[in-house]
Amino acid sequence: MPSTRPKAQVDCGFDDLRPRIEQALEQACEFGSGCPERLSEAMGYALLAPGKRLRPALVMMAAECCGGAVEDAMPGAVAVEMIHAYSLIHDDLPAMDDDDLRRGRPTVHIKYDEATAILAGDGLLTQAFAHLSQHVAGSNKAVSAIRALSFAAGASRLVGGQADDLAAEQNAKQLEPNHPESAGCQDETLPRPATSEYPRLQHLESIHRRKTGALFSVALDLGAILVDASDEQRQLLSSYSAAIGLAFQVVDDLLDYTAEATTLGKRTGKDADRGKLTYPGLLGLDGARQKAQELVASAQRDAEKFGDSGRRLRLLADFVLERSH
Ligand code: GRG
Repeated sequence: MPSTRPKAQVDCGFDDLRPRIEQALEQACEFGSGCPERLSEAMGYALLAPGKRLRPALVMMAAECCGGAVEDAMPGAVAVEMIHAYSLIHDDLPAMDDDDLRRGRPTVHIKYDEATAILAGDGLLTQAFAHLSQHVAGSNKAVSAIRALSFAAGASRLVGGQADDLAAEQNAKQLEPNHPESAGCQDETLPRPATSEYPRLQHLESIHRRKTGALFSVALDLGAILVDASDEQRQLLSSYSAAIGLAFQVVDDLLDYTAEATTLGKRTGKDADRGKLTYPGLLGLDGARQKAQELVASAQRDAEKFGDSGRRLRLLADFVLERSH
């Protein structure tokens, strides 16, 4: 739950995997002789920026809990982080969330320029699939991995969720033209839900299952695909990921209200400023905290079914609830 505990006390379950992920990401920053230096630099700037590496870690954890070798899952880990990095670059653009800070650094369009940022995103998006095609052993497996990742990143999942999120923000602006310009972390200052006919909570959930959840789900599925997991194992991972992906988003919304920008590495309070549809806005801070706890408890139950090999998944579920950044 956004807590005041120092980061070091929360075991995310994959600190030992992180150096291997970083090394693989660095090695993947070779974009070919035709790639202009400035573009290559911008792609590397985004991909290697200090992120939590949750999605690549999930790929490797899934491989491990399905009885496979984490190294076999590395191409999936790199590919999913490339998609994530592209989505962050584009999300930060002036036409979308218009952010100047990401992962504690200037966003790509601030550090370089807008056109370079768009192209760096395009380059990483495409490179993710090239990477899978080059590094997954066995063409059937490579095609399965590419199919899963392209679906998750596509118009009905990540891109569609982002589009609906932007539309919801537009609607909120139209419905509440006099919405307060800023809000703090007091319950009474949270945005008032606008009057509307559609079930707002379900709509919010649908957005986040696509915008945030799709990459969490496909990360786990890629790990399973790359080590030939059974249908039963994939089913269990799918249930775990549905819960953990949504919990991550609920906590993200909470952090936007409660965390400091310096801790989070990006600007805070933006959701409230924009009158965005958020969990604290709809459920209140306590309701949102309870929702996150219930989702994480559900993910824990799924992870327990993997026995000892699900240990990292259990630790990660706790981390999602406890994280401060
Ligand atoms: C542009 C197609 C397109 C999609 C954008 C990434 C995204 C979708 C939106 C970012 C806005 C946002 C705050 C989403 C909430 C969840 C999320 C993706 C948070 C960032 O992920 P972290 O916290 O980031 O894992 P790091 O930097 O640690 O990798």
